[in-house]
Amino acid sequence: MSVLATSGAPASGNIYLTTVDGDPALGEEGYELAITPDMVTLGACQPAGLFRGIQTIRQLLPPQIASSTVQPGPWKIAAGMIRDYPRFVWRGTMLDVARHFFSVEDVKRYIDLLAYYKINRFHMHLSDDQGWRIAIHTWPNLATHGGSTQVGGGRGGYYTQAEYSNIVTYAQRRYIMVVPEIDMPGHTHAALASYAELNCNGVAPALYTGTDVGFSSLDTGREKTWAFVDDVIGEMAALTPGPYLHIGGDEASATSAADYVHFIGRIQAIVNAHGKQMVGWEEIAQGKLLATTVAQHWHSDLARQAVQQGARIIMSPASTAYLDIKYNAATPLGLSWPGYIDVQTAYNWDPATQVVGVSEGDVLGVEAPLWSETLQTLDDIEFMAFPRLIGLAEIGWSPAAGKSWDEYQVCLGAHGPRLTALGVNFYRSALVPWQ
Ligand code: IFG
Repeated sequence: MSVLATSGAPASGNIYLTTVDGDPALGEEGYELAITPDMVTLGACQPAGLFRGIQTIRQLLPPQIASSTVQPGPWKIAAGMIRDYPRFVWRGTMLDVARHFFSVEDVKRYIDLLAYYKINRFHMHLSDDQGWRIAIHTWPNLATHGGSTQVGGGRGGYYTQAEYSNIVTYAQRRYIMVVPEIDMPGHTHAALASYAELNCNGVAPALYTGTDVGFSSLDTGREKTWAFVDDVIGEMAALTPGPYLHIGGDEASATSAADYVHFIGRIQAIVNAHGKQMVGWEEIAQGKLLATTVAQHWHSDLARQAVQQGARIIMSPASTAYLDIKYNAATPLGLSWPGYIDVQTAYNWDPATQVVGVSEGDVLGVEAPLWSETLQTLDDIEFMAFPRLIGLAEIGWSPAAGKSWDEYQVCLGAHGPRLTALGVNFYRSALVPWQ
């Protein structure tokens, strides 16, 4: 029976955690792990570093340690010294809860798995054409009407602000920052269907349950729209302990170019007025960006324009990091518009050389989006995310030097029993020598 002692000198036979005299060079998430026959000492500069180091300890112990039922010991751990810290500060994944809605419990289970792989950003895509998933008290119909269905016409759903804050706190306790996205000015059909006064013609359209994109736009010239935007951003800022609010900005084909540029400039000022930094898909680079704004690369070279304006980049290439893309033609779930992404493709890319004009210093980090047009259950999420998300986490944390698919595939194969013990519904890719 392990006892958590919070004072006194570390005695032999224990796991000793401390931030006393932590090496500042380790940064916020780095740690030093010393394993001897006598004891395990985990040192860090910050509590987040201890938490990241604990995941390493978990992964150095036998796979059965991950089991959900009590297992007989003894637990052996290889002796050694590890000094470790991340390459990028942003190591994230995005879950689209708009196309299909997922319960608080399912989201928390996913967050547990993210923590295990030292992921530290959880981007929630909370609104789209098919659904609005977060209660906004000043505009209640957004959730009650706009959240009442989903792709395929199912019941949909939404998070009350208390439920959403529950998710945010659960993530924070695992040193994971939630980054909420309200996608605008495109991908807004659910909002337009919820309030007639947001529509150019004063008529609220019927709810949409298909999977087309690029057909909706806020009426950017209407002052009522800007009251809506300010109210929504204000309530989301109050729900967000982190510094970032994601405003989407992608696929705004139904917004004129001039209106889009105007929209980006005005919403950036609103986000900043509410004390947050704006994040947006790379299309926002067509607007005038502040250096505090972050652009998320997904499929064009607009990220270069964002860099030229001093913005930093989150790298999410659709051709390698989109977890909703099929592994291969036989994958039952997912889409294939950028081609296929097998486990090797998802691993074999580098964020600092992906886009000409976007180099290491411009890159905040990496993120793997999981869009849910074709996903309905936690099993679906796990099947598409694992094992590819493990490779993304590796790209975000480990140095580029020495990276090798030949070595990684062997490590991943040996990791299989651990995924099984965790109860993860992962895809057993034929490219990996699973143990
Ligand atoms: N592109 C759309 C998503 C989603 C995706 C599916 C972005 C930024 C294709 N926008 O990716 O809404 O439909 O792979």
